[in-house]
Amino acid sequence: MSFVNKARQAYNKLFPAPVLTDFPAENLPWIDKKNPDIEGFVRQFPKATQLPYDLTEKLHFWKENGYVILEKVISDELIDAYLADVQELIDDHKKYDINIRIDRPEYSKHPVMKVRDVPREIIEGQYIKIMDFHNASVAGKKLMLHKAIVSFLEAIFNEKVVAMQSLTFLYGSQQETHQDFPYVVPQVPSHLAASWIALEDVKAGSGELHYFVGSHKIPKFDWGNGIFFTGESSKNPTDFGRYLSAKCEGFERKTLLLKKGDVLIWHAALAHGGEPILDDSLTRKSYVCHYSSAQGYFRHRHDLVNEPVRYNLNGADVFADPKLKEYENSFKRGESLNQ
Ligand SMILES: O=C(O)CCC(=O)C(=O)O
Repeated sequence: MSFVNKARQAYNKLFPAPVLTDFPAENLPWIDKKNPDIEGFVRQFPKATQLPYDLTEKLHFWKENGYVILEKVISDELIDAYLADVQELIDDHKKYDINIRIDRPEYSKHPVMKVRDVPREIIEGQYIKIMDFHNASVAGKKLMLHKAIVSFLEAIFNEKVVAMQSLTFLYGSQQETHQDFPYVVPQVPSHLAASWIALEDVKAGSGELHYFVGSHKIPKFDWGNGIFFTGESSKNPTDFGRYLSAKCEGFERKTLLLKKGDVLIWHAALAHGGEPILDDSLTRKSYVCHYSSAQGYFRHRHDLVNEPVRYNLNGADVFADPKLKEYENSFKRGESLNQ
């Protein structure tokens, strides 16, 4: 168990949290409340007229369906700089303590490893997530806090946006259907959303992302100790997957065939997962980032005590990793690039 989870368990023992059946109503994002006034909101939202899409239409779509797609909003140049950074990390992996998650049976005891300790053929293969590479990569930060993404998130939170974490995929994840909020828990849990940035055109058979349209409205799963997965939960992720499959029956199931530079943004409670990879020769390079608001995430999850070191882009923040300070912004290809 990680240090953070141990600390969380000890804290929970001392101060048992109330068993939640849903997100607390008092600090829900405005758009998740009943009958939000979307037209009124857009009239007073300063960036509304500068966006390459109709914000009113997108916010109605989000409320109803739990996601939006922003087409061709990110330049190939920025994506290529990020991919070159990822390639450098792989080529020189023996130099870096950066973490990757390996969801293969032989790593089940220690799924999170330093990239230096993992053979290159494993790093470049399936079932790998490069964790928080945005900390080392300037291009990664610029993608994560791209103005098209930040503007939409600012609208749904009606607040400054704070990026929490990132995952980089070379292949489809093949992950079972899940919602993110039980696993990614900011200090205000309902202030959570994710972006999925296509780093290449997604091909059919490559393990596309799937998602259930409107599934962000289903009742929340009870893990035995409320709506979050913790060390005390009596239910496990497989129970969660079964619950979601049953609850999502009748919802439209879509698979995501985005083009390079397109972005999907999804709600904390949208049920989604990765399709099986049908053709092993196909990569599916993608970059997933999770976000909260300034109110929702004010401490880095690796240091819940000290004020974080912040980087600001397009009016949004991302925190330096307090545990891997030596690598912060050390991959500099993105420096000269505009977003
Ligand atoms: O891209 C995928 O296949 C899955 C990503 C995902 O589910 C997540 O990061 O929460």
